[in-house]
Amino acid sequence: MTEVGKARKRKEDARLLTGRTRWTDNLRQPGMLHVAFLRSPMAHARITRVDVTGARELPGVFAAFTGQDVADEQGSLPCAWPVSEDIVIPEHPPMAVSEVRYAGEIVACVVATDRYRAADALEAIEVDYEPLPPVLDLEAALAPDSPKVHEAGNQAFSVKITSGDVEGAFRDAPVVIDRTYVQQRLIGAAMEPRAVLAATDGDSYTLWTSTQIPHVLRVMLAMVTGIPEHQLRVIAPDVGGGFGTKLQVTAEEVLCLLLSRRLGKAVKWTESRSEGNMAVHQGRGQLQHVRLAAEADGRIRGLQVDLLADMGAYLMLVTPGIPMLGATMFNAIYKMDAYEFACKGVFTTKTPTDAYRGAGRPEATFAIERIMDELAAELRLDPIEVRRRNWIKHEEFPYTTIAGLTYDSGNYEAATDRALQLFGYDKLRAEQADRRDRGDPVQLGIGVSTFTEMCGLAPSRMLGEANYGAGGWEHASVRMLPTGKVEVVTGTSPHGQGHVTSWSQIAADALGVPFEDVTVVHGDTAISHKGMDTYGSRSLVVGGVAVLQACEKVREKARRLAAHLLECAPDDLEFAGGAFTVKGTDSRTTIQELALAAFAAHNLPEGAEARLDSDATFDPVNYSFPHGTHLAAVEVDTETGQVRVRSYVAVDDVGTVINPLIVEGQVHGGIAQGIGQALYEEAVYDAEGNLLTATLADYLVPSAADLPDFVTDRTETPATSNPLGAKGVGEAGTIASTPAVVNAIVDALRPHGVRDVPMPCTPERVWRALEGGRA
Ligand code: MCN
Repeated sequence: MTEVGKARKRKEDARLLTGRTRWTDNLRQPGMLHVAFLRSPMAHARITRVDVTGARELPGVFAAFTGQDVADEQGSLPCAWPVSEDIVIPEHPPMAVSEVRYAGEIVACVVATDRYRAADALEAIEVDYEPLPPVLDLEAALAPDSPKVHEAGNQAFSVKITSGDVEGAFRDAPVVIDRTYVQQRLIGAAMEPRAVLAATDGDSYTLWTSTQIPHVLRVMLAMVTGIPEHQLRVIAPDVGGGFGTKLQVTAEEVLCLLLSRRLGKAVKWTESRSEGNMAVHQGRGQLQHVRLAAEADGRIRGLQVDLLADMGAYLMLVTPGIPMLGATMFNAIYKMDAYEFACKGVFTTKTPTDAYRGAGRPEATFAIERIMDELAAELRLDPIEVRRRNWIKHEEFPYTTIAGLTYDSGNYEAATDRALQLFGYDKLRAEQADRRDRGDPVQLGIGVSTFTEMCGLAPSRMLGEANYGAGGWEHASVRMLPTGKVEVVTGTSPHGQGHVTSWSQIAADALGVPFEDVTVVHGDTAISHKGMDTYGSRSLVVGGVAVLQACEKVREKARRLAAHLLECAPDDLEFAGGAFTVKGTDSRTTIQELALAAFAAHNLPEGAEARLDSDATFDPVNYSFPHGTHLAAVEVDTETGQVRVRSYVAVDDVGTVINPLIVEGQVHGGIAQGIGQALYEEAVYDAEGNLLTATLADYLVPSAADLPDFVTDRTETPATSNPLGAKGVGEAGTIASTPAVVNAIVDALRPHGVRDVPMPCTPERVWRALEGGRA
């Protein structure tokens, strides 16, 4: 059996699970100091005075600074995705100078000999604020008389994309469904909070940071701070999860570097959970108006989407791009004649938003999958049936959608049939009917979500067309070491996805070496020189392919060396099991022997160098389009509003699978996160703009005890856009699961007059929806 496809346990886990590892907070540097940040308690205010003198005088305090103190050198945090020509990118100083625009924004900092002294000294800083009105509601923010977040107004950008005759599709349509959905704000809850350590030897700088993007970060930090790029090394040590929240250039990273430069010392900062809840960029935050026009038989004519996307107070690295990642996804797996997508980015005085697992695609999938259920209900059709009547058929691939993307491959029929079978759909429908007949206070609901997503962020050309500031390629280099072991250096930056294991499997097959003989190095710009890092479920379909291609080049070099040593033509050799054999003879040499021969260099072919290594940069021709069908059965207590997810089936199609165990883990984690949005999680702000969910006691993240055993399976329709045939999986579960669960809740309550329950569907909200239905 080949390594690819094997359910290998992750090589990295023993270390990670037993704590024999390097989290940023565990790192020490000689003479290291600790930083604490004073954050604004107001959502919106003018800063009239900041006085850090009191803090400077405290024992153990080394220095204290205001935004004004570093105004000349702190630059502006970057936004690398200006999605439209009308975009407004406000100045975003890492430490506020004259105005604060969200509760949690940094206004001053203290550097001390330990983190406790630094934190205590914050209390001695005096700040005078002149309150300004908060801007919290997206629609009100766009009214002409709204208070302004920024001088230029509250609209960050506006985009409209139209395809087909939208007006015609809605004119005289037998069915028009019109709905509004709210995507609440979500807060990432990675196991490891953010942590930064910056050090300098006077000439050059090293920044250890819990990031998803060491390579992108280095470029951006060089631009923001003016530290020459070649004198800046960024290291992402072991990173305990990110889920999009560590795809960022943060104020804290910039400030730690600046402090290190100013003081000539190593400085470290590790956030507390409540600090993180306030200041880490948040996810989602959309108000969605969706209209769907259909024929009487359920076939879709057209779809109209009008979004307000909450940017928060500033545009972070890819903030405006997040809703745009959904721009071509609302039409999902369905055929239609017309499509319109309009989106306005809106500034509010809340924590900035940006990437959060799925980023733009869960929002789109939610809206279309919810409204498909409404269409089914309107026409009294089974929700699966209405989807069947609209989806792209297997034989129609490759298929160019109404939104202009070309889906390379897919088989929605197969995934759905398998999911229905595993779920026991008919039996559950029978139980549902029975509970309804009996007037059981606990009703059963069944929810479906047939999704696809655009991931594998690349290709550079398409990202360029979308105005994204960087490329989408990925790089790998592969070295055979003299003893026959293999070192893979990847430009991806795993923070929980198991690349060390997956890349080892790919390399082991390509080079015919044992899985155990491969090591994978990542996350250090001094070692892994080139990379575009990890997000957008891109690592396998871009970075994994780069590993494969680099290995293939090494193998071809080895072939030339083998031909030279065995005195034959390269084409006379066949490669199997890590050895080259002269066809039709037993004359052979192993790749390990060749590695040593290359090292010794006693007898190399003309022009060959004394090494068996190579590298590759891969830039695919298209995005990756995984898909799947998720089904949820929920029990809803109509007396208390309590929801219990009773069973959950996920059949995903991620093309060729490198490691089924990792894929299953990714799907499990993703589903849990999506259920979190459906049932539990929300960043709640009060009328003044204070975050009420600043701790994990208030911000409810589901635990294993809240979730059923997930039943997962796969169909396998290979991608045609990369030589592995693989599609991304890192976000699939999150994208699919939220609408499946909410559809199930509404399905349970539809006979009670309920058409929607806003997320998160807490017992109170379910109960209120029932009251509304009863009214
Ligand atoms: N894989 C596979 N076969 C496939 C597809 C993927 O074996 N057909 C494996 C890959 O080899 C890799 C893993 O699954 O080991 C995920 O691959 P991929 O889909 O390429 O996603 P990325 O590695 O690019 O990870 C990014 C993705 C995103 S965008 C978020 S957000 C997310 C996620 O991964 N954040 C995570 N999963 C996470 N998992 C953990 N533990 N922590 C996070 O922060």
